[in-house]
Amino acid sequence: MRALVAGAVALGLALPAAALAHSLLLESSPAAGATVRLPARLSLRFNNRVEKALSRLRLVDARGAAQPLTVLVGEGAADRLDAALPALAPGVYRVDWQVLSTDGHIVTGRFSFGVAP
Ligand SMILES: [Cu+2]
Repeated sequence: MRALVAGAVALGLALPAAALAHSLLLESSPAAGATVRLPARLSLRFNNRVEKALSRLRLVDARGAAQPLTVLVGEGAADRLDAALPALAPGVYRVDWQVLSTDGHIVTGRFSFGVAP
């Protein structure tokens, strides 16, 4: 009985932690700091599922002008955020991302990449 209770308590503590996780950006394409040619798609991969419909991606050029970006909500694995990129002129761009983690926390971050001529 004692072991059973201890087991249930351990399970009760372990399950929410596994199911509800705080989002961390693991990698992106283009990668942070990379310079690429004609990128057609922006893709971010997180450590767990993110609520795509409640997540945001913003792309700004070196002068701070926002570039049109549409998050592809219905595409890709649950731990990814993908967006179609417009034709980008050569230069440096910054991605501002915001996701809703499954633990309810809003997580934000930013990184830059370059587009080669
Ligand atoms: Cu969290």
